[in-house]
Amino acid sequence: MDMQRLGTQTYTGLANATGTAFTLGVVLHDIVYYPIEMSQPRAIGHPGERIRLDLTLGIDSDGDGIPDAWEQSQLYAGGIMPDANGWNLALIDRDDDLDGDGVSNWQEYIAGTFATDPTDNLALQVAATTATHARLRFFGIYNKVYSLESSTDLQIWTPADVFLSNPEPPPVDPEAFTPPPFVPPVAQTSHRAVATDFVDLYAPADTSGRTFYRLKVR
Ligand SMILES: [Ca+2]
Ligand SMILES: [Ca+2]
Ligand SMILES: [Ca+2]
Repeated sequence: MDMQRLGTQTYTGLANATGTAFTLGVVLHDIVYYPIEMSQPRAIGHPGERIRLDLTLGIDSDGDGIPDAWEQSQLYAGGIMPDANGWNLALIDRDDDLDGDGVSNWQEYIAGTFATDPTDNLALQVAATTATHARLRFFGIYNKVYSLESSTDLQIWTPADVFLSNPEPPPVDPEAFTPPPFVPPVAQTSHRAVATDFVDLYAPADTSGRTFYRLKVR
């Protein structure tokens, strides 16, 4: 992107000249997002120069990493409408917790939950336990990627495999004529939500004591 050498066969003609303004599209989970806004001037730097670009998915007036469009949508969802001066985006700062549910506005933005609904946030529930696993439940947001960590002492956390169905073979029924062969689910290090709906995942449990879990989202 740093130079446009006319008349050469060894340099792509798609390269932009120094000082040229440009826009970026970003492919995220197979979805292309436009426009991508940058806090720095949008111009190609000098040849060989490296610059850091902090990107957001739209205008970010206060530069806190959260696009104005999301902040506005959250205020709207919470019934906070613009006045004569427009939207009061100062109401929804990154590190504040507008709905008081203990989850910051920034964390709600990342998790895809409503920052003006205290009943909506990322929460993990142990729905059931089996001999060697726990069935965990949470409300997943479409295309968000979830991963799990477990701990036995709340001090040391390690990544935990997750399964979309129970990895334990069902009990054998001696009355059954020919039980179907059990095909164990594949262990996954993360799960991408295929819908905005409840997600049930199985994770290994420490059979000798308590197991704690925490859910990460990106
Ligand atoms: Ca912002
Ligand atoms: Ca909150
Ligand atoms: Ca919330």
